[in-house]
Amino acid sequence: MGIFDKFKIGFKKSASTFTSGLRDIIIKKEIDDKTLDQIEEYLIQSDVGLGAANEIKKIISQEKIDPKKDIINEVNMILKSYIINLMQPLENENFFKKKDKLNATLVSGVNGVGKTTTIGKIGKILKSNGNKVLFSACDTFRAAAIEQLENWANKIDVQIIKSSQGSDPASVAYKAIEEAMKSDFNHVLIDTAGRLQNKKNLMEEYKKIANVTKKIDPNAPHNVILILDATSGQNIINQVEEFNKIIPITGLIMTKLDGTAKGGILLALAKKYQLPIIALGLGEKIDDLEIFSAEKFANAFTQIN
Ligand SMILES: Nc1nc2c(ncn2[C@@H]2O[C@H](COP(=O)(O)OP(=O)(O)OP(=O)(O)O)[C@@H](O)[C@H]2O)c(=O)[nH]1
Ligand SMILES: [Mg+2]
Repeated sequence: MGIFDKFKIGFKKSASTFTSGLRDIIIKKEIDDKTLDQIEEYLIQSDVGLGAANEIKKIISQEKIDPKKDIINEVNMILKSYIINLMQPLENENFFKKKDKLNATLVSGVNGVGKTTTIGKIGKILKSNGNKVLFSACDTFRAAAIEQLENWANKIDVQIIKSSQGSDPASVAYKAIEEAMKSDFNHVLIDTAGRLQNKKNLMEEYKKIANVTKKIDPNAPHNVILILDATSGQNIINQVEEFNKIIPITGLIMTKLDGTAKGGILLALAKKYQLPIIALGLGEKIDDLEIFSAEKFANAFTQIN
């Protein structure tokens, strides 16, 4: 099975719910004002956000769709090109390429969104692109978190810097960057404990992890990736908002798109924040990560090949 097929299958719930919903609305040969409003309403319900929903409605109304054509297909084509225009500038495949200098990536997010799993998946891609990868087990809070990261490290055969449970996460990050500099690693992936964006002390600790890496390399962390769980609904917007205030986010990864019909929220995020979208999580296994491509996403979302 090709990567694109896997993506389509993983994303099926969002895509098929979305397109069958549209089909229910567009029953006439022509798109009148009432249908336009229903389409807009439906887009909002699908979590694509007010801004994008309104723009898509405007484009459909201006396009003068030929009633002789397959209307649903025409609307889908409009949607597809809207998604590509909006999201292509947010692609960042470069993140996975081989780097000459050290790249430290801080991976953050609320509890259980898929940070540790995603680090395993990213590590595999980075490694296969020729990067020398080091994991840094900075979730010293949750029992078994270190072991969980260690399992991923063993699975893909990369090294890990760890300490004991309860130790200071910032000092683990420091040691990892130090080791990376010394032994010519070109990518360090820093796992952090899950934390709620409104818990001040936990967010302070998060800031400390980032700051300590700067003591060795002033440009570190070079990437700050916020992991978002697609099933979290509208709270996602608040998570982006609050994490971004502490350390500016340089990229997003949305996980669990395989288990939800709520993939539309990616459009809302793209419209509101224009943050790079690094990859999408489509399952629990090591290869279930898709490097983000706007075209593939648009194709899957509108179910157009
Ligand atoms: N279906 C699906 N499950 C996922 C995906 N990514 C992660 N998971 C699962 O989500 C659960 C939590 O994953 P973790 O990687 O432990 O999440 P975390 O953010 O590190 O969790 P904490 O460190 O406890 O905050 C696990 O059961 C993963 O297998 C995904 O893309 N799809
Ligand atoms: Mg974790």
